[in-house]
Amino acid sequence: MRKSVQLTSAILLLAVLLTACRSSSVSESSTSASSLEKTVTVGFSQLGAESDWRSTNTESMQTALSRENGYNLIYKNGQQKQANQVTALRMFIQQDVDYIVLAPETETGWDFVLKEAQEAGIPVIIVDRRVDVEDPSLYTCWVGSDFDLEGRKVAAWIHEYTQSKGIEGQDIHIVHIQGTEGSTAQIGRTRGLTNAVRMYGWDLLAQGDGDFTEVRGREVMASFLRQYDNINVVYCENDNEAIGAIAAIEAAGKKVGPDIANGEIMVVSFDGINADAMQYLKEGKISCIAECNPHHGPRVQALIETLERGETPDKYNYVQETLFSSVQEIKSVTVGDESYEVTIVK
Ligand code: GYE
Repeated sequence: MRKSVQLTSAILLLAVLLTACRSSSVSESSTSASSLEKTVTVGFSQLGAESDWRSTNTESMQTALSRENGYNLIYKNGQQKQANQVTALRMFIQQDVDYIVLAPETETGWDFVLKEAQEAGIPVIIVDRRVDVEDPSLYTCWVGSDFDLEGRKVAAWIHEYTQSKGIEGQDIHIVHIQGTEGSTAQIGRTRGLTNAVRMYGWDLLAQGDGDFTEVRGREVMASFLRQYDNINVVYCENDNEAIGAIAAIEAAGKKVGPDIANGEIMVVSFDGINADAMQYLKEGKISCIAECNPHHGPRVQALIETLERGETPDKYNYVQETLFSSVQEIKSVTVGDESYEVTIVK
């Protein structure tokens, strides 16, 4: 009798533990093995194809939400226009898809169409950037990066590196090439820089919209170089812009690198996906890159499968990211009370 009570309790405990494990929403190691009982139709509205980050993200989604994994994926490329994304969402609603996945271009302007999805009873998963809506119940959950933290880590790296070289805040003359205005990645990364400018007394010479593309990065940097001759730091909000900026700097006959005391122009950036940018990092042409992880496919898949099991995933799901640099001296950076290790790339 006693034994069977013990056995029952052990089975119960095991069941509780298993449920607890299963309800944890996005696992980093989530594999493509599907637990679906029927084919799930997903409408995915991607914002565009502006960068290497974006193409990798699209691929990740298409691979995870594949036929083999039990999905019927309807993919729509918004071509960098919110209006196209709204049209795609309306089409998904008409087709009565099981889920809508939205990678929004900018944060605002989603209330109406998300209300329509809600009224149609279609759960919406937001991926990468966020939406700024009055009523957060208009979407089920979100998965993406902590863009504020990314910005603060890069700013901390610039601060700690220049301090280690004895360079004063007022001698740091920065130009800032921003990402698409109003996107969460732009807002967070810009905030990281703006706070640092205020805190350390850096000289912020100019800001311009590079729209996360190489072409715009090059154009904006070329125009900054025509206007200012004392630029020594370029804060680019993604690697594609950084590649464009480096081309402009080199075309102007200047040298990129971290040695700003000796006339080099330091370039810092975000993503760490583009192979050319990683090569530039190794060569010291880009001094530091905050990793931004685009592999959200398996994470979205895990969220859908959690919902399919009738469980509730966490509303906000952040991805862990590192900071890359080939500069040996700075091994970690401090943001608030936290210390973050730098991944030294050789
Ligand atoms: O950093 C940039 C892309 O929203 C995180 O968008 C994304 C950003 C990424 O175009 O390269």
